[in-house]
Amino acid sequence: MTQRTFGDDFLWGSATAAYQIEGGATEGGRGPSIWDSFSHTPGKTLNGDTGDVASDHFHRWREDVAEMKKLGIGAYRFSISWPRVQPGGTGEFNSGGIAFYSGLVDELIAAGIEPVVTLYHWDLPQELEDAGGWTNRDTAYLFAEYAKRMASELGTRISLWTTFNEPWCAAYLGYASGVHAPGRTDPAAALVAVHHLNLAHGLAGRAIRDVLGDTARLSITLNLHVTRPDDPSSAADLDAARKIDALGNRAFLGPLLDGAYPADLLADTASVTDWAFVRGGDLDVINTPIDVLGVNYYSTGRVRHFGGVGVPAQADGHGDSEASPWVGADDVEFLQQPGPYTAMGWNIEPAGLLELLESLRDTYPDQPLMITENGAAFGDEVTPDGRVHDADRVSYLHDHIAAVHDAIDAGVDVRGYFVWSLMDNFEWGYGYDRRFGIIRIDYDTQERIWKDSAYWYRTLVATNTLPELDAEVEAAATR
Ligand code: IFM
Repeated sequence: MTQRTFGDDFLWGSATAAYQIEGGATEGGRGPSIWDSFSHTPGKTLNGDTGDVASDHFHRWREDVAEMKKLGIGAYRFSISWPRVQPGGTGEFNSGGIAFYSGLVDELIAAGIEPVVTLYHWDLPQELEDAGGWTNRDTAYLFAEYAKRMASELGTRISLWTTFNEPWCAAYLGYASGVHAPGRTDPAAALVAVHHLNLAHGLAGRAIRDVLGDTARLSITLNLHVTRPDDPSSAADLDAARKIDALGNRAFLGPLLDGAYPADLLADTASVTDWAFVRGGDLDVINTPIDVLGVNYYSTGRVRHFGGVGVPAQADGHGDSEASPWVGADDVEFLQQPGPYTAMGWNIEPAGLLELLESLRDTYPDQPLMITENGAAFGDEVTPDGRVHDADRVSYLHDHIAAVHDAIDAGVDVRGYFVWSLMDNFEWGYGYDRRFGIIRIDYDTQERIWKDSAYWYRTLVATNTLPELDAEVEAAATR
């Protein structure tokens, strides 16, 4: 079997997000976010779980950096909680909150780990939501002010500035299907949010470059959808897949990388909105060049044209809602993909990652890419030997990283890979029930326990070569 070795400058990392791991929700001057309000609303999360304590990273961050150092990773992708550094999202900044992230960044650098920052991973200050949230254009300008301040505080210590994580989720799950904070179910609002998130990205990117100059490296992370027609010979099914591609992918890639919203997206959603909220000059701002496009990948989708009566089956992968996240696509039905599946019910298909990367190469050949999230939730258990033998996760990671290597062989410019996630954490609407970490969190004691996948990842990082699955892992993975 050929060995899969990566280039010397390929970056191996792991990723987390503030609300999912920090806890300390009312400590150190942090203000409330929309996820505090949402998770504290009865019925919104599984078992009523909240991020109040989470993985207690707010208190254990030094210990967590030490774990990363033992893993040997070259980079750590984390997000800054906007309400921790600016409690109301406007006006006064909180020096304690800024000091927390500054300390984390110093600790990472001292451990030889590059800090990769995400400025927004869904925890909008609640005060801003009260003023309209992402449907209010002002939020985009306030976000740029916050970005500017973080650029001057953290400066050149940050190796990559990511404005947003998965604006698709923030807009469509937050404002259309309502399974994420702020829990609104208003299709038109979701499209306004799409645009204001895009605008905020461009404004923030320019603000960061104003402070740090052109050497500041910019990115945004998208959860791009690989969606195939059920019957590739059916024009109606092909059109269904096109619609999902427009809403899920090109609503972001278009303005970000081409400087325009796709004409078919505007036509598909014409009954929902006239897009009059897009103002002159916005697209130029959004089209500010980025150094790296972050790609999050987990699974694939399959759709067909829905001509029936009632509501078609919809997929958002993040919870059930009467309202669809797929605005203006009432004639599109999602079909169950063949397994195997992860504990999220997402199908496991590494070939989809290769397909996605190759299609990005074909459309944007000069755009460097980074896998900023990839990983899987499984029903992990601690066995009597005190270990977590997560063969299914090792297998998942192996096969997806192999796909990344295949993509590089096929000429795709992939610069790095970040496993989701460093540790078990608050999985949004699913609370603590779904575990994505390569390090297990015992939520009673907050003990960190390395799963087999962490040991396996450490070997990968140390050798820069994909370790093959051993027989035991292989057998378990096929069960
Ligand atoms: O946990 C999330 C993360 O916050 C964003 N990307 C997908 C992950 C798994 O659902």
